[in-house]
Amino acid sequence: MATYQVDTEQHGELNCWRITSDRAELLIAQQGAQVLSYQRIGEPPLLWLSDQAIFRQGKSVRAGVPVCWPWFGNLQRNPQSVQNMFQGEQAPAHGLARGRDWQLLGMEESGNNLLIEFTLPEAQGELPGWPHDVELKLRMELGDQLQLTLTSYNLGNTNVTLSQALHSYFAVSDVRQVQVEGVDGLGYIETLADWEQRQQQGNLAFTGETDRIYLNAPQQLAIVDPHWNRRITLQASGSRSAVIWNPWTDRAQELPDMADDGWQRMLCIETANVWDDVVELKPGASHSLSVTIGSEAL
Ligand code: TA6
Repeated sequence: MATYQVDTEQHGELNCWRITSDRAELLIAQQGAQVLSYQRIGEPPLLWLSDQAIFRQGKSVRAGVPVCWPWFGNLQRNPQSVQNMFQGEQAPAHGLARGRDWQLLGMEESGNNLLIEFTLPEAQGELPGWPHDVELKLRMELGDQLQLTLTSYNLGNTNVTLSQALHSYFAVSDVRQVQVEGVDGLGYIETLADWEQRQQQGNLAFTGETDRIYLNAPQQLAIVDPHWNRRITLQASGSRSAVIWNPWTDRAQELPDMADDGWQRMLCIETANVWDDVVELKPGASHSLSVTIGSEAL
């Protein structure tokens, strides 16, 4: 029977919890209900935490799993129905949830697993420029794997349309040596070439800056990492789109919270609802977006 030790820690300006068991270690920030790192004992980390991460209020940490909500990326690139939800002036990239304090609802052991639940109370009508009434919860289940489930429940009396992502930063030995399985044959939007639509041939390998939205993505994707003799597995639900991002050399140099060579050790695969896969919630409706992160030896 696994037992979990929970310690509170301060990282810069952020309140965090470190959870340790004989199987894994998880670090979570209250801001954004953001998983900052996840490591299974005896393995390299599964989720990447930037060496130069900045732990500041209002700023998402370059690490783990930022929650992008109620829109993904640049709001102007979203369908009009998502743009119409926002009535503010400046729309921050990746929405409003990742830089705000969430509330911890509870942690409890269930069998061998630990369940952790957060909510963002401001999503019920108090987000700046976003006057809608949604109960937003992030549930984490830590066991042999880590499962994250983001649930949006429309409590208001008008439709709500949103895009979102669990913007996971995976740790890899060297991004130039890994491949993503599960994308062969998929259509994708190449955001670096004027958002042109293209088709993937074979596994995805990395030879330069990459920022793509894969459409009709399967529920299972994997990162094969021969140097670390490991396959990272992602099992999604409630999602038909996946964003794959690596900034490579020049973009990494522009990011103040990433070492110049930090791009070599990370790879984002973001379990998402974007592009033609946005979520429309009628009054009283809910949607759950989930990813389960695990690994296996090659
Ligand atoms: O998901 C890919 C992406 O939207 C990229 O375009 C890149 O900018 C990245 O997310 C990180 O965004 P951030 O706002 O966290 O720097």
